[in-house]
Amino acid sequence: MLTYSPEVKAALDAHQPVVALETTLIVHGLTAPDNLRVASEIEDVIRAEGAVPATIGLVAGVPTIGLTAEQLGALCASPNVPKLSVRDVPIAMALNSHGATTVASTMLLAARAGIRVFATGGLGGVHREASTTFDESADLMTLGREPVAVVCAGCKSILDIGATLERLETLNVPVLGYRTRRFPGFYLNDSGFPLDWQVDTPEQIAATMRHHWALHDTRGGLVIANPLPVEQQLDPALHDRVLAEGLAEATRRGLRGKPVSPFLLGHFHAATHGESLRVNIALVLNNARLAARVAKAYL
Ligand code: PSU
Ligand code: MN
Repeated sequence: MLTYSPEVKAALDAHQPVVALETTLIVHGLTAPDNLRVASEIEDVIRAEGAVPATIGLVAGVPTIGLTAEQLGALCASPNVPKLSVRDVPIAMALNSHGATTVASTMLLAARAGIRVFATGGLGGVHREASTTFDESADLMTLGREPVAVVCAGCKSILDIGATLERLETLNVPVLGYRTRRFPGFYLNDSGFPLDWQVDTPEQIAATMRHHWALHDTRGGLVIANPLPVEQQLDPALHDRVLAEGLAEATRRGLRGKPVSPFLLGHFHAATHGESLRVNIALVLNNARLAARVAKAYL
C-alpha cells in the first residue's frame, strides 16, 4: 500500500531515527520557487541532526514515504494538486491522483509506516465562527487517533486557539510546551494561552511518548509546542492588523473549507511583504531540528 524511498526504508529497517514531513505546507502553504528550496532545507536540517527525513505525499495515487527531489518537484510544478485530508486519501489512490498531505493525512501515513515523530509548521484546529460553520480541522480528530508526536509552533493564529486547546484536551492529546508554559502562536512566540506542562529536553518528550503509548495501546498523538525565539517572531502589531484584514477578506469572498487556510497564509505573505514567509520558514526549520532530536531520543 505504501512506497518507501530507499533511504527511508533502510533507516526504518535499521531502527534509525526518522522524521515525517508533510507536503501541504510546501505545495499550498508556500509559493514557487521558495517552496522547493525550503523543502530541501527542512530535510537538510534533519540530516544535519543525524536523522532521516521522510517527506510524505501521493505520487500518481501512491502514498510515498520519502519523496525524492524529482517527485517533490513534480508535486510543486503540477497545477491543482489536491490538498488531501484523511478522508481524501483512498479516493486519490483510486483515481491515481497526485496529492499533498495535511497534518492529519501525514500522521495517518506516518503511523502506518511506523514513524513516530513528525515536524510541521502549525496545526490546523477550530476555525473562528466554527460554532456556525462547524469548520474544525481533521488534524484534531486525527491527533486523537494516530500514534505520532507532532512538533509544531502551536496552531495557526488564524484559528480560535482557545477552542482548539479545549478540543485537544477532550481528545486526550498531551500538549507539551518545549521550554515554555505558554502555547505558541505560530508567527508569534506566545498565543496568549497558558499550558499545563513544560518539558525541557528531547529525552523528557521521548519518555512522555513511551508512557502515552504504553497506556493507550499505541494509540493517539501528542503535540510538542515549540515556539520561535521571541526575537524571530513576526511583529505582533503587524500580525494583528494583517490577521484582521485577512479574516475580513476571507469572509467577504465567502471562503469555506479547504481554501481558507491557504488563502490566509497567502494574505499574510503578501501583506507583510514576505516578513511572515521568513517567520514561517524559520519556525518550520526550528521544528524540524527539535523533531530530529526527539526521534533520536525515542529510539
Ligand atoms: N503549517 C504551515 N502551513 C500550512 C499548514 C500547516 O506552516 O499550510 C497546513 C497543514 O497541512 C495543516 C493544514 O494540516 O494547513 C490545515 O488545513 P485545514 O485548516 O483546512 O484543516
Ligand atoms: Mn477546514
